[in-house]
Amino acid sequence: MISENLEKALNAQIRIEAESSQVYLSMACWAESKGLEGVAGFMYDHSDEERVHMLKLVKYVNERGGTVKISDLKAPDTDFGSLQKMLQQLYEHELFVSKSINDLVRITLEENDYATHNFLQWYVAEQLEEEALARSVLDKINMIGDDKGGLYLFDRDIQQLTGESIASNTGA
Ligand code: OFO
Repeated sequence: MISENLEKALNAQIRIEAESSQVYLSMACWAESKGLEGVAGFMYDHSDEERVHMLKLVKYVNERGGTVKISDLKAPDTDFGSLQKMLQQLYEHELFVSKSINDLVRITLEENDYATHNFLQWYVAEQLEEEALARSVLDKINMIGDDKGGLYLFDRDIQQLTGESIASNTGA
């Protein structure tokens, strides 16, 4: 059994993962409306991944005899201003998720729940990859600036990028 406190914290994380999926879905739609097909594909994939993160937590809480609460979600922005701003927001959002996972891990230690602590290690590793990926696309777009040719190549190549490819390049 998980404690009430931990159940509450895991449910809060379920909501964060679901909201992340919605934010990235909205970013995908915005990019698609701007003709950035590659960026849109990248964000659609990212949105799907966040839903998988949410489901893993849902199944874990059920497995441990806890009660899952599927709550309403905050509506994401629909206009992201520019690709640079959107990717900055993506990076900041991943930092926020990492902080939230770290807070969860701290609670498992306070409660001596080593099973949940162990379960969350997957998220700790995943966040390392996702932060590195978001930082890498942000660095690239900042380098490109307003260069149209650069933007064309960026949009063409972004879909090849995954967390794993970044991790293997950085040795993470
Ligand atoms: Fe990218 O956040 Fe889930 O874990």
